[in-house]
Amino acid sequence: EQRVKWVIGNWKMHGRLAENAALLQAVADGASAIGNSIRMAVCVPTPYLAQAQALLSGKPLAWGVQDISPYTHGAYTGEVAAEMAGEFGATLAIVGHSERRAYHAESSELVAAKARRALEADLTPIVCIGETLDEREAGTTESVVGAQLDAVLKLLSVEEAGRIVVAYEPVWAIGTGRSATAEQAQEVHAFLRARLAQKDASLTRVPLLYGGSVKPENALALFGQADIDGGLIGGASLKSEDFLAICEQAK
Ligand code: G2H
Repeated sequence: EQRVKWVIGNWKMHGRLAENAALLQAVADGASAIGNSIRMAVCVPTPYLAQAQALLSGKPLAWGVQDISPYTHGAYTGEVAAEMAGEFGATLAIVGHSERRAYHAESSELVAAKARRALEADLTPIVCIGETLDEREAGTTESVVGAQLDAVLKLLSVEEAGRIVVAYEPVWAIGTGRSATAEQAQEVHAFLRARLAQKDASLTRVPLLYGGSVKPENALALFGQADIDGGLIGGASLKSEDFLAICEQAK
C-alpha cells in the first residue's frame, strides 16, 4: 500500500498581512490545480491563523502552527494552547523544531508532552528531530535521532503514535542551502522506520518527512527515496512558485 506524500511549509517568523494574502492565495490556487493526490499545508505564525482560515477554508491546503504549549490553559504568559489554534481551523502543529530546541532549550521530554497535547486537541503533531554537524561527524546520528524519537514514543500509546508525522531535519542542513543528499536522508529515514516498527508494526505507516534546504532542484531526488514521504519546507515555502514546484514533485 502506497503512503501518501505530504509537503508542509514552515514559514518560521516571516510574513505580514499583505504579503501573506498574496502567498496564501497563490498556494491555494496551486493546491487546487494539484488536487488531492498529495497533502499540502502551511504552518504560519500564530497571529495569522485567522487570515489562513479566511483565505484557505474549503481549499485543499491545510494550515497549522509552528509550536504549542504543553498545557491546556493557565498562567503561561506568551504561550498558545493547541485548542486555541484549533479554534481557527488549524489541523497541524510543528513541535520540537531544532530552532525551538536550540534557542528555547526544549528537551525531548517537553517535545513529547507537546506532541501528546496536540493529539489530545485533535491536531496532528509534526515531530521534528535531527542531529547537529558535530553529532554526525562523531558518528552518533542514529543514537541522537533514535533517542529523540523514543522520548515521544515512550509517552504515546500505539494508537496515538499512529497519528503523528515525523520530520527528520539534520540541523546542519537547515537554512544553510546545504541539503542532505537523498542517500544520506534515506539512510536515516530507513533507520527511523525500523525504530517505529519496533514499537508496533502498524507504525511503519507514520509519515516520515525530510526537512533542511529542500528546493525545487533537489525535491525530486529526495521524494523518490523509499522511506521519504515528503518534506517540511522552510525558506522555499515563502515563494509560491518554489513551494508549488516542490509540491509538483511529490505527485
Ligand atoms: C528546516 C526547514 C523547515 P529550510 O528548518 O523546517 O527550513 O528549508 O529553510 O532549511
